[in-house]
Amino acid sequence: MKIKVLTIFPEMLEPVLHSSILGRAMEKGLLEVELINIRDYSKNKHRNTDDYPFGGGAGMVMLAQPIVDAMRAAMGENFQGRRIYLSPRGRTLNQQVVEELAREQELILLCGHYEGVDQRALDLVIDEELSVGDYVLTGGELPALIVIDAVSRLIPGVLGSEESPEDESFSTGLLEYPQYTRPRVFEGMEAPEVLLNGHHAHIQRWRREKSLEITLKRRPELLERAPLDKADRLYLEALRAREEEFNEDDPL
Ligand code: 4FV
Repeated sequence: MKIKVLTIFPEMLEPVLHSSILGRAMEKGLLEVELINIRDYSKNKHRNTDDYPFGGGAGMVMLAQPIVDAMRAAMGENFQGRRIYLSPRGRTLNQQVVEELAREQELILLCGHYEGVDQRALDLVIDEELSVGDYVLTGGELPALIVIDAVSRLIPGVLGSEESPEDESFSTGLLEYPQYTRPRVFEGMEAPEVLLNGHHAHIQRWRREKSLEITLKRRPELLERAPLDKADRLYLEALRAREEEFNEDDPL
């Protein structure tokens, strides 16, 4: 997967891209990330990339020209991929969108700053706006790193053989089950016996039931879309019946 990032603060991304799993993926050639400094495409002597907004208002707006020229340079001759502007106005990122992006040959991510970007740059060189959530940040660099991290996890070979993106939260459509590791007893709290007895089918069932339980409790709306089999549905019915019984017994 090749990803290019247009930013005025490449130094914000460098350390993360050369650390841990992403750093190893880059070393192994599984992931290629190129940082492009928008300032290098500014046509004025102060390398300016922003100006005051027409119509007044607080803050500054990023100029169209440096962004458009940087994007065209990043695209090269026959760009095959998706050009994304990170912005609160965009479609909200979730695992399904991440899986969609991971299927692209190449991604070019534009990181905004200040009050945003001149709309003409977006109209000319952006395919889609994406948001990492309904809150406002100081820039698009952290959202870009989130996209890079989430997409890179899905590239075969990036996660070690002992890890797999398949049964993570949201990949199954459910929240992930609780995890335990050594010691067996920690501050008097014992890890669940079923995980220690090594019976694979029982462990799988326990994990699935825990995922259903946590999802029902914290994000019930996910259950409407998650692929559930008959055993899942029976277990959810039992959970709901138990909840109703508890509520009936609860005088408050
Ligand atoms: C954002 C988000 C975000 C808005 C103004 C950068 C900032 C500044 N990007 N998801 N939420 N961007 O807050 O993607 O330009």
